[in-house]
Amino acid sequence: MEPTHISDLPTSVLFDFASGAFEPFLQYTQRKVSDLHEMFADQQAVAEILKNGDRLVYDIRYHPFRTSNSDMSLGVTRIQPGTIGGEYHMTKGHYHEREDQPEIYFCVHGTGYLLMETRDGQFQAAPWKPGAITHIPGMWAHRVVNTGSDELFFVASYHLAAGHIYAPVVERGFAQIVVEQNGQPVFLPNPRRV
Ligand code: M6P
Ligand code: ZN
Repeated sequence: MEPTHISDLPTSVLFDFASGAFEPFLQYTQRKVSDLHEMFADQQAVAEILKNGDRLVYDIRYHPFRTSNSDMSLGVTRIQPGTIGGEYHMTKGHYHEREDQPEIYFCVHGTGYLLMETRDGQFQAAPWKPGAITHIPGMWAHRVVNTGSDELFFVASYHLAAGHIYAPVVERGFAQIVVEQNGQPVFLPNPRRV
């Protein structure tokens, strides 16, 4: 696993539509409930899960394609189905360090929402199903929520220079949370902000 591999040759990886994995990848990250514990509104539900052991919420395979004068990162994220205190499994979500660095997200499998928010309070939730491709401008924080009963896979592409900023999302979350009510996703104002 060498994330700094540099090659000026064209490079292909092979994506498996059934598993959502691709090979080869240079970096693999798992995010479990313990890694995301601040993100969910119901802290008691988080504590209950952690008391009985941790569980995987999502994993990410990365291939940062680097040449001698460029970079383009590929990430594939697989979010497990499930809820925590009624709130659907979701990615941590982040802003980019550089607001001139956008990202493309491509939903390959599953259903859910891509939540996006700016620092000045604009909020959007793009309904997601396989085939949805969203361009996320560099100033919009982004988080994917899996509201289905199956895994949700999405492909991301961005420049490494974009950088990740997590602190505002850890501190305040997004404007709305997505919870299961009678088997359906419902948007509620983020209780941490009211
Ligand atoms: C996508 C990209 C990555 C990101 C990953 C998981 O693959 O946006 O940059 O790391 O999703 O999202 P997060 O970092 O918010 O947990
Ligand atoms: Zn991003």
